[in-house]
Amino acid sequence: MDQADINYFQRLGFIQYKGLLSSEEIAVISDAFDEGMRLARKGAPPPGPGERRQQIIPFFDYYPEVLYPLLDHEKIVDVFAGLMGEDFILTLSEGIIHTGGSGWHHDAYAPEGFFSMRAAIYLDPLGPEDGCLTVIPGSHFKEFGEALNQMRDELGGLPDDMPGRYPLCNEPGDVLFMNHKTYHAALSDNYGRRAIHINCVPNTTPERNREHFDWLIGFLAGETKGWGRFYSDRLISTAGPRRQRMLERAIELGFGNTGPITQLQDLQ
Ligand SMILES: O=C(O)CCC(=O)C(=O)O
Repeated sequence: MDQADINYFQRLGFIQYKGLLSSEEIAVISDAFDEGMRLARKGAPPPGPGERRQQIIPFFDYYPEVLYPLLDHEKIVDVFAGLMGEDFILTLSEGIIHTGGSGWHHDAYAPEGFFSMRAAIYLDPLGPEDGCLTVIPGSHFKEFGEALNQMRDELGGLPDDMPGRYPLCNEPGDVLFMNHKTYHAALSDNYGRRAIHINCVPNTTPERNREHFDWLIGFLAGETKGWGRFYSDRLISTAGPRRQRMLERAIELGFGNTGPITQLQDLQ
């Protein structure tokens, strides 16, 4: 990633890399995704159209051999590091089988000058009719985001045909990096979209910025409360130096390796 890409992300709130993963890599990841999600269902059938989506967090422990290496993949980690610095913090991985679309929303909302983000890997070809992710570029900026929040509250939701929406057509292998503040939606009831999310946040300290640090602590606490322990013993013990760096700050701050653990996480 070069400075032009960093500028693009900072100005628009997202950047999509076409073909970042090869078709061979995606074929293996796709099989691992299906198997991991099947294991996580513990014998239950996948949700049907219109039923609640299957969302597993943290997900990568359900197929570590294939999914952990995504956290070590140079092309993915280089982008995270380019946007947040080498000392960024991994929070949670997600596996999702969508059963329909998603309305317009943003995710975690850090204070001005700070942010959190995701990499999203959609495993299927998706155009606008199939519910490819659609973003509102620039909506991560405070005044624009606040205006959209106001509109959402007044109307009880933003209309599907929001002016300025930008559909991100997906081919397997594309990877989308998105600021959590950026408004996004999937505007189709298409069933069965498969997605992997990797969520991260930059590091900071009280000396650097007290407001950002307090938000970071609240964010890590909230994610732990909501989803449990971020990192299994296996995720930690198999980490090379670069992955270790992605884990160590959350652990140092009292998160990451604390909290209730999901049943499969620590199977070796
Ligand atoms: O439907 C999608 O692909 C987006 C899902 C999403 O944004 C979320 O889970 O926060």
